[in-house]
Parts: sequence; structure tokens; C-alpha cells
Amino acid sequence: MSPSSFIPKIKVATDKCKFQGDTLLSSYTYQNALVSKDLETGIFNVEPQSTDYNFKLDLKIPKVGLMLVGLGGNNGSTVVAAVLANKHQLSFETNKGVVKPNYYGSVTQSATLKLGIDRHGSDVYAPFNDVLPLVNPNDLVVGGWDINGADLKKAMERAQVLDIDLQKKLGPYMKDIKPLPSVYYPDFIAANQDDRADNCFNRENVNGVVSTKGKWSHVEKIRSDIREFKQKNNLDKVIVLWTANTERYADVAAGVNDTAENLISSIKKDDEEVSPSTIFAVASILEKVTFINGSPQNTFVPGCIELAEINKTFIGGDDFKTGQTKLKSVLAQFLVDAGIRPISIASYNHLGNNDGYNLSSARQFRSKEISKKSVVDDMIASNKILYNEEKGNTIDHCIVIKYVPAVGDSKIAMDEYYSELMLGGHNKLVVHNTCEDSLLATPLIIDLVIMSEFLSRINYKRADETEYHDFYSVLSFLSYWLKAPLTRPGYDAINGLNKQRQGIENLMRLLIGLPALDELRFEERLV
Ligand code: NAI
Ligand code: DG6
Repeated sequence: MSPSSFIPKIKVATDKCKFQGDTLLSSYTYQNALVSKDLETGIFNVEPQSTDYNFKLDLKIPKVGLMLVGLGGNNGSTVVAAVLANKHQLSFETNKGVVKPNYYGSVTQSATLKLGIDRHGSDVYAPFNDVLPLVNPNDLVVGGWDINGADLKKAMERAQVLDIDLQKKLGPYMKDIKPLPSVYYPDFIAANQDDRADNCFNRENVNGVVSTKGKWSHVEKIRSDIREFKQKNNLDKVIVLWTANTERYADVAAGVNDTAENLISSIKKDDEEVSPSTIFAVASILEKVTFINGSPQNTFVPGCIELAEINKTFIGGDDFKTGQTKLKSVLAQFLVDAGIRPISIASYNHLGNNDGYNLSSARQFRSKEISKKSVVDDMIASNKILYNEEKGNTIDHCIVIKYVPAVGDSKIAMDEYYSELMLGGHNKLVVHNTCEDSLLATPLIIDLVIMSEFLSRINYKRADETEYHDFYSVLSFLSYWLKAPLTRPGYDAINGLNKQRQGIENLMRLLIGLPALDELRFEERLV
């Protein structure tokens, strides 16, 4: 393999892939099995299947702009701070000593991938971002919108996330960055956010009357903001990511938002059920810009997904999977895979940041509750020995979120996993986790952006086809980073973290001509 402009850090001796100019061409045989169960006999009929695919990766790294909706929030300001601290190599002092900037918590920047084994049979790993060309987050041009007009220095200070010495060093870089005015429909976020909404293009003056009329003009305004940002910063690509407040669910109704056509017509008719996040999604889709939803609300109503399909634009969501839920997607999967039967999971958290303040309102909490609860659904469905009519088909799953201003961004999460063991025994696992919420979310935002950009450079075709295609619009490869992964309509979400990571690893591997990892370890196990 020897490309014209990309210097690989990993050279694979294979005929499964080759470089052709700035393109990497790979072939891969995808193997799966089609299973049906005979309900009378209980026999599983399994038909192994295999399909040959060709993949094409554009190796050129584009100049990417990231537009955050909610730029002035805790996550938004911490993303900007993280990029600037790393770009300018701002080391800072803490009471534990000097800390160099890093991207810990980011899979693309701080994790490794297993390539194979050395001569002694020990695993050999490479940095994730050495496998194939990925955008360097330090090169991202970050901007965006916020209904609050504070500059990013003030926003960072208000967030109280970063050590004070780092804040002082970042101040000069952040003070001139100001969020663009945004669209504000008060009915969708908590009433307690109204004082914050002083930077809205649909509000008469700072705290004046808000108009929810002219929704199509709001779409057009956001589209022109995206175009301007792209042009001004000389960007090849823009990605828009919602990290603004959690909204209430929008009602999904026939004729309103069930099809792309109805959604567009509802926006034009100023229908009250069209949320700001859907306005941003529609504007991004029409601008052919990838849109990712980091909050739990149903931004992607069916009409919005169809609009992305029609426009061949990428979308991904919902709700960053940062701490408690990420651990749950490992722990609950471990219990069920071990043949242990979780009966109840009680997940409690309290936090004192603005996210917590917004979530103290019932309708916004409900959006978060739905997303946090859904994470064990596929695990329950995977095991009919543990979950059935006789024993019960559910886990008693309780989600509590309380707002405690004193703790700020330092969220406390406590979980109790209560499970049934063999012969009537019981097991209780109790987990306590405290950390800065935004320092978990920021590296995840970086990953979502880096990976969605990377996925947009991959094309594929079946070996017997002539035309290459883009991936399907809903980028469910991103589900590793999301609590309630959006999937192609008709497909179930995969929540287990290890399965999600396996999908990404194997995609990276197949592109460089390696087979999927199987962990059979025959070198050791066969005589
Ligand atoms: P935050 O409340 O600090 O920031 C949200 C920002 O969005 C605020 O600055 C607010 O003024 C702005 N905003 C509200 N509506 C807007 C609109 N229509 N247009 C533009 N800006 C708007 O919240 P934080 O902590 O940054 O979290 C952001 C979102 O990410 C929340 O929905 C939260 O639930 C979600 N999330 C956060 C996680 C974390 O670990 N921090 C994990 C999972 C999800
Ligand atoms: C409290 O649950 C506030 C939320 O925004 C969470 O911090 C966020 O959804 C992260 O949740 P988790 O379950 O991934 O830690």
C-alpha cells in the first residue's frame, strides 16, 4: 500500500486494500446469519450469509467548522476551551501540579485499537487516530448560536468547569468569541430559562416579546448563518451539533411532522409543535450539513428523518452517553450476558448546573427520563431465559434527577443494580460516581464530530454494483456516544457499549484490509 499524499502509520501486507491517489480502496466480505425460530419445535434455523463489498475512503482531510447550538452553555464553552487549550498548548497549574492539555475521554484522540499480536502472542495496539486520516480537533473552527449573548470568556467563567489557572490563560482567546443570536420558542424549554434568553432573533428586545411566527424565516436565517460561517472561515465542511437545553418532546401527529412534506408545510404554517431543535435540523439538512443531536428530545420526528434521506444528508442522535448511562450500558449488559437477572436499577443523580436547572422542569425531565431508561431495552430482549412471561419482561428501572445548585457542574450519580442469582439468591451492586459533567461530554462531542466527518468520506458498493453509495443518512455507527441511538426506521437500537465499539473498530479494520476481530487466540489455545 503506498498512497500519493497520505503517509500511513500502519502498513498492512494485504491484497484487500490499495491506495489510488487520494483514495483508499478496500474489499470486505461481510458475514452474518439469517435466523428464524420454529415456534412449534423451538428450533432455530440459521442460514449463514455473506456479501462482498467494496469500500472507498477519501484520504484528504478537509477543513471543518463545528457550529454548536448552545455555544455559551457548559458543554459549548468547554468544547471551545478544550480546542483552544490543546491548539495553543496551554499548560496550567492545579493543586496537584502542572497539567498539560489533553483530550482524555475521547476515543479518537486518547484510545487505542488492537491491530494484532507480536511474536510472543501479546496484543499490539495503535492509537485510534493513527489508523486512518482523521480531522485533528485542534484544527476545528468552532462557532455557533446561543439564546444567551455572553461572550465565551464569561460563559466559561459562569460554567465553573475548568481550573482557575486554565481559565485565566484561556480568557484572552475566548473573550472575543460571541454566540450568534438564536431562535427561542419558550414552550420547549423550562420557564426558568427565560431570563437567559437575551440573544434571540425572534425576540423584540433583550427580554421583550417572543414571536413564534415566521418559522420558515427562522430556517432560512439559520441556513444563511451556516453559509456565512463556511464562507468566512474558508471551510470545506460544516457540522452542526445541538448541545443546547433539553427540550420537551414534540407531539408526533399525522399531517404535522410524519413526512418530510408535512414537516416543511407545518414549519411554513408556524405549527406550535415544531421545536427549535427541529428547525436547526431542517436548516442543516437543507444545507447538506451533518446534524447531530446531543440532547434527548425527539428532534428527529419521522418527517425530519425522511427529509435527511431525501437530501442525502447525515444525521445522528440522541443524547450524549457520558457517565451513568455509559456505565449502565456496560454493567447491565455484563449481568445479562453472565446469565444474571437484573430485577431493578435505581439511578439517581443530582447536579447544580444550568442543565440541572432546566431538567428540574417536568416536561424536560421526561425527555431525559425516556432516553436514560431506553438503554437496557435491547439487553432485556436478548435473553428470554431471564425475561419472559413467567418471570416478567421488564427491569424495574427508576430514574431520578434533582437540581442542587451548590454542586455546580460536578454531577453526583448513584446507581443500585439489584439482581436475581441462582436458586433465589440476590446481588446488589452500588455505584457512586462524581465528576464534572462537561468534562465527560466535551471529548464525546469531539468524537461525534471527528467520526461523523470520517464516515462522510466513506463510500461503499456491493461487489456486483458499479455505483458507490454514501452510508444511510442515520449514522448509527455513532451510537457508542449516544444514550438513545437513532436508527434507521424499522431497526432496533444497539445499546451495549462493547457491541457499539466493536462495530466502529471493525469498520476501521476492514478499511485497512484486516478481518473483524474474533479473539479466538488460537496461537495460545491450540496445541
Ligand atoms: P447548559 O444549560 O449549560 O447549556 C445549554 C445552552 O443552550 C445554554 O447556554 C442555553 O442558553 C442554550 N440554549 C437553549 N436553547 C437554545 C436555542 N434554542 N438555541 C441556542 N441556544 C440555546 O447545558 P449543558 O450542560 O451544556 O448541556 C447541554 C445539553 O447537553 C443538555 O440538553 C444536556 O441535557 C445534554 N447533555 C449533557 C451531558 C453532559 O454530560 N454534560 C450529557 C448528555 C446530554
Ligand atoms: C442529569 O442526569 C443531567 C443529564 O444531562 C446528564 O448529566 C447527562 O444526560 C449524562 O447522563 P449520563 O447518564 O450519561 O451520565
